[in-house]
Amino acid sequence: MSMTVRGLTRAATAGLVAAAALTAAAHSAEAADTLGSAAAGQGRYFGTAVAANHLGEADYTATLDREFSSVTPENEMKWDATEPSRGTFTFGSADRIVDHAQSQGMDVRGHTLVWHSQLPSWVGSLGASDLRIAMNAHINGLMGHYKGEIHSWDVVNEAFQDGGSGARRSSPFQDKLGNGFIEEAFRTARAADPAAKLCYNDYNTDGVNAKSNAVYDMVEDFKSRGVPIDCVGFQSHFNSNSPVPSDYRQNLQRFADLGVDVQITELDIEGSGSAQAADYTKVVEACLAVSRCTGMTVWGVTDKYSWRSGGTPLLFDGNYQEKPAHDAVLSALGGSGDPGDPGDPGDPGDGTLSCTATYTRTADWSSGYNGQVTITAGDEPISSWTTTVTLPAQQSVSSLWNGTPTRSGNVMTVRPSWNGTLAAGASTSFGFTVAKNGSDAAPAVGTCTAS
Ligand code: G2I
Repeated sequence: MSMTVRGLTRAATAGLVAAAALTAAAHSAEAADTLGSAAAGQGRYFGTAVAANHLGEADYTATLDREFSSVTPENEMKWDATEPSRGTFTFGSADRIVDHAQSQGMDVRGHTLVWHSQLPSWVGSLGASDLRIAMNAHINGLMGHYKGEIHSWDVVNEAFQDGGSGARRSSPFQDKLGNGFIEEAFRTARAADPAAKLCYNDYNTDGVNAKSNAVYDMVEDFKSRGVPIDCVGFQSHFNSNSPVPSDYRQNLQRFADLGVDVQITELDIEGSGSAQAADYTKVVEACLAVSRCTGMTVWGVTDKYSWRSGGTPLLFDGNYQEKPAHDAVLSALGGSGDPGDPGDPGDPGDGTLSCTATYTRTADWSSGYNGQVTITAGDEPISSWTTTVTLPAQQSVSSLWNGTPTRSGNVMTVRPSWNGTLAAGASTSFGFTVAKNGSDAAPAVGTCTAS
């Protein structure tokens, strides 16, 4: 979809948004066994970044819909996606995400209006007065389109430099319009959608440091002069070089004490296992300890689509299985897992991967038969399995399906083809056709090994 929009609002009405809010309330009344419902029990949202091109993937969407109460388009609302050439707005991908979120009663965070990155080249080539007009037109075009549908907007993103100086980052806006561009963007944004919370969002501002001090000074100045700002977003991208700061809670609190909400907006923590889980716990506990910390967003649903490829920084692994970090977050939010969901705190799974293999003959004729082996995961999810089928000496296998055989004499070792991943207690099976060659004896199925 492509259209020129100035002040054209989506068909969504106040009634539609009210209906979405009702659905969200209904979600929160359910047992707190998901991140969204547990967070709702604490008066917070729990969101994720979403990419429109994954919404067609059943497991992605099922996990999103089950666990999260807020979404942030990961790239689809950025300037290059929404106004690739001046005055021509393209909302197709962002609309898909917003429509999906509303159909599930989820809230939407808007990300982001004014940022130095993912900026189409035409913006950088404008002179100062034209750039000011274009910046305000962009804010009006986006916020007008989604008016009344976005709970919080990242109005300005990453305007401060890293490092010790606390200076503003060079960008077309900073370089041509000066410090005042941030204030102007917030004033334009307030007028464009008075219902949206207006946030300043940045990274490496999670602890008390020169950069967060500079943002703090700006927010303090805005509040003292009545510049409209409602919230500060702390991206919270952590890894071993940039760990969860020990003064994270204190930093959130000092901003809250300025009279703004704080939100954790792009949380991810590289790592795995209990160490990663403990770091996630610190973040959730810090937010819950600050009454104006209104919600948390993780920067993606599954490790396999994280921008930090290989960093496994999220709560669900590449097979959408809950990681220890997920269970730690759920527990820190006061939730509890489903019985029979062995990754969850308090449930019976002890981390030992296991499976069983059982054989049946499914068809029989004078010269041959079909056999089937059913593989069932134990009380933990597994991502692969191996078993053996030993045939009586005369017999031979002519074909095998839904498995990958390796033959050695009359022993076949069978591994998955497409069907390695099994949820706890779930089953799959492979089948094979055997030529009897005079022997009607049954094959022997060996032990199943899971990984
Ligand atoms: O870099 C992590 C985040 C830091 N804070 C602002 C966020 O907006 C930012 O998100 C990331 C997205 O997660 C990435 O998906 O922003 C990146 C760009 O700055 C996004 O990466 C881009 C790739 O660089 C492009 O090549 C690609 O076409 O994603 C695009 C869409 O898949």
